[in-house]
Amino acid sequence: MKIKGTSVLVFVALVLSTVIAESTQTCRANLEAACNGGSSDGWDGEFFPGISKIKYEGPTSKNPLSYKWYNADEEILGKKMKDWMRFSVAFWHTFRGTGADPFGAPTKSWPWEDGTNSLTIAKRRMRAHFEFMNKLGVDRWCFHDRDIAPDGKTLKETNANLDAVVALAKELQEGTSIKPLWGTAQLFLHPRYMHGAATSSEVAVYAYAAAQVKKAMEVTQYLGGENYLFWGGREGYQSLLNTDMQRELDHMASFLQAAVDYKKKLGFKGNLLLEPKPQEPTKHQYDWDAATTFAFLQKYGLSGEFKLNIECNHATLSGHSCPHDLETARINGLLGNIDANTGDPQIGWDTDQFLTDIAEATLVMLSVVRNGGLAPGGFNFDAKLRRESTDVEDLFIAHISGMDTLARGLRNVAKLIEDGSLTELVRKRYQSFDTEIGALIEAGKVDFETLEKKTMEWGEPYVPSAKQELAEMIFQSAL
Ligand code: XLS
Ligand code: NI
Ligand code: NI
Repeated sequence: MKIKGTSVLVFVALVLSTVIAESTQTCRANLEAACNGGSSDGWDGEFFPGISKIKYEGPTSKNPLSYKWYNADEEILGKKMKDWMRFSVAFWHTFRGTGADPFGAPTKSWPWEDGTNSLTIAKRRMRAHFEFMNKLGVDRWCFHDRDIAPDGKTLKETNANLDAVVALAKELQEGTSIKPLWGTAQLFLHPRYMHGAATSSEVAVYAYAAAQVKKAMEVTQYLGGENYLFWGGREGYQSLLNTDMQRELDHMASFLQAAVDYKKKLGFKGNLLLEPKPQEPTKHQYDWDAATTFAFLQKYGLSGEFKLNIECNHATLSGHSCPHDLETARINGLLGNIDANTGDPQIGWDTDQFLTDIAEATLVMLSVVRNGGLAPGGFNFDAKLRRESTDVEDLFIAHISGMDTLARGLRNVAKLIEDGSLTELVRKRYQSFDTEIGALIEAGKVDFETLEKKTMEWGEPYVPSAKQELAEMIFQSAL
């Protein structure tokens, strides 16, 4: 459905809503949850009328509005696909993404919007979001406080706006299995955060950010959120000449410690997550990558309290691959969640595209399977439509495609595991450490003197092939 001209549509919507309000409730039985909010926001009936519940139709289906690889209840490697994936819709991209870029005005004109950031539209948008999730068959969502509700003139007013939308979300969640995968506070859009939030040079900004996080943690818990996330929006610097890096990092640690304390006071059971990113918007973000973030957590005695949310596009921005950062997080017991997206090989910023590369998805799923899954984390689609994609159905197609790609990755991992030859190749590669002196080294029991003696005895070592091409060949055959 192509939408042209918001004003015409808003007018049509208003007329329609009056007519419908006077007649019968048009919500369909299977979408009751999406209708619970009533019509106080001036929109009755469905938001995505031509689209019904997305079903699994298998790989031969040509229907773009069907799953070809993601079959929620199918068991793979001992778990249902939906339990491996735990997919989540990112409210900000899907419902607040406008298509604007630094050179161009918004391109989307979704029929439920009226161009304002009012509380009424915030509620209507939330109802559209729930219909979207119900139709997609995804039961988790992620949000920033300011995506879902508008700023007021004071923090008190802003909190009241948030409460109003959260109350509606809670109502819409009732009777469904929908809940937030995580919530977070948006600490980067408002000009007060121009120097950062927890790392701002201004103590009043630090305090404001804390108040905002406190409230965001409360509403996340109220909605049954499974995790709470910190992405250091502007926690970084533009120039070292005017920056006291040590003080800023100390402040960030104090802030996060206070969040840990508040989590305990609340009795919030979910994980606290940190999301590394190397730059953008600042020149250098403190949570550069998984390894840097791990070092920060260790230095400040916070490592038992946080897990990481690895975003694929951030990993590549930091000069790694996504699987590299996933493995770095995993082997340190920190893999908590994945912001599923991808960048563009030719573009050097966070393009937040839906992942469609099957080989990449297979490597991602390999880490997830080795991790035993992600719960209580999951896959959050921190991804947006291209500026040029402007049909409402594109929102569905994008998510279906992202979900199918990762589902396909999981199926490929099952093939690789069943085949066993890649695992065997790696096992063989390190087998000299399995017995005798190698095993003692791994147990930390061998000194340099012993190794010198051994070397005299062994002479020049035999160094076998790494078999990279064979590994690639095995990997390819599973795709
Ligand atoms: C931005 C981040 C952001 C976080 C949530 O690059 O990915 O979207 O995931 O604040
Ligand atoms: Ni993200
Ligand atoms: Ni990002």
